[in-house]
Amino acid sequence: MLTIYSDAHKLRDSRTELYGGELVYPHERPTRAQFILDRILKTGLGEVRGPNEYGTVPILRVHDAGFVAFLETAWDEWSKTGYNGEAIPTCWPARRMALKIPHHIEGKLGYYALASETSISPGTWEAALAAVNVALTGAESIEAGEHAVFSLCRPPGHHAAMDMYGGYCFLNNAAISAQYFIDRGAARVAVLDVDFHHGNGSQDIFYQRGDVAYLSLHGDPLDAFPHFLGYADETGMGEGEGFNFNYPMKPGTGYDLWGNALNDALENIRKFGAEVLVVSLGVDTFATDPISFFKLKSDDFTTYGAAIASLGLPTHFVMEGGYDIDEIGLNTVNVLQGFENGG
Ligand code: 5XA
Ligand code: ZN
Repeated sequence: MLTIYSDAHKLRDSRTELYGGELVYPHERPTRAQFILDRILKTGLGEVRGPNEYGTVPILRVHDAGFVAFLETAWDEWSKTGYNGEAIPTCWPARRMALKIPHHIEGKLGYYALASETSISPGTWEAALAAVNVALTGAESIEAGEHAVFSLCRPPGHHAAMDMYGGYCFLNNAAISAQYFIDRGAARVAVLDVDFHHGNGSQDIFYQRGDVAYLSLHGDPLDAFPHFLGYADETGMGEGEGFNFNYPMKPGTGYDLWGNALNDALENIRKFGAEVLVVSLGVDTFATDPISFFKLKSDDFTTYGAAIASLGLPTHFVMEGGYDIDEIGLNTVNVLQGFENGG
């Protein structure tokens, strides 16, 4: 399987994540992508190719222009304030407050952030832009005839909404890829999100659309981030009614239940009549992931890669989360090999 990868992900190396009331070195760190790449090379999964450049036009198909401009300049604005640390939002437009975009960077951070764990640091914008280029190159390769491609995106994207960042995400690589397929003539695209966390950003972007279905298997938001979206009764709205499928699952969920949910999601993708599949591939469902609570084992990743292949669709795997770094390469490549051997 072809992999798209850029070293530019290393520019995203923030020093801080607000976690459990402490500022810690982030779970979402450069070694994640390094270990996945190492495993791809070690197993001989296939060619590894660098990305092309696409500019901001495809990004603006799913993200708000003001939000994109904010991300581009946030670090410069923050560093000019004279603060010593990284840019962390400290206040939000909470209930019954004004939804205005303030002039001061502190206010802008609160307006555009959906969570406070994700510090903005030097190089964040450049890395996020490079991750989009990786995803778009993957999508273009599928357009050009590849049956399946892995875009090794970092930072991840599925929490990034039209005008919000957080959950380690800035630009929604998978959503931009899905929109790219639509813009190139696909009538129906499915986004299957197998990351442990609900992809609130992807759901939000496509919630009212009938051309992109979103299906997510995730930790119940009653117990897991992002807490405020991802419930089973969120089924889409307007033209999107019936095309949003959430499968929230409880702490301790193993492959027996998770695999049943996947089979249901795959059946819904068949019924939807998707022409192309985008997989938001997070491996933080792994039993020893430090921030998650599912119990999948390394072999389960191979099994579900093969199950996804049974759809017979051109498939674009886009990297999302996964924080047991010692096993991230094995688990990620297991999905891709399972897909190749099962297809
Ligand atoms: O898929 N999303 C993640 O892995 C990040 C979750 C961040 C929780 N604070
Ligand atoms: Zn995740």
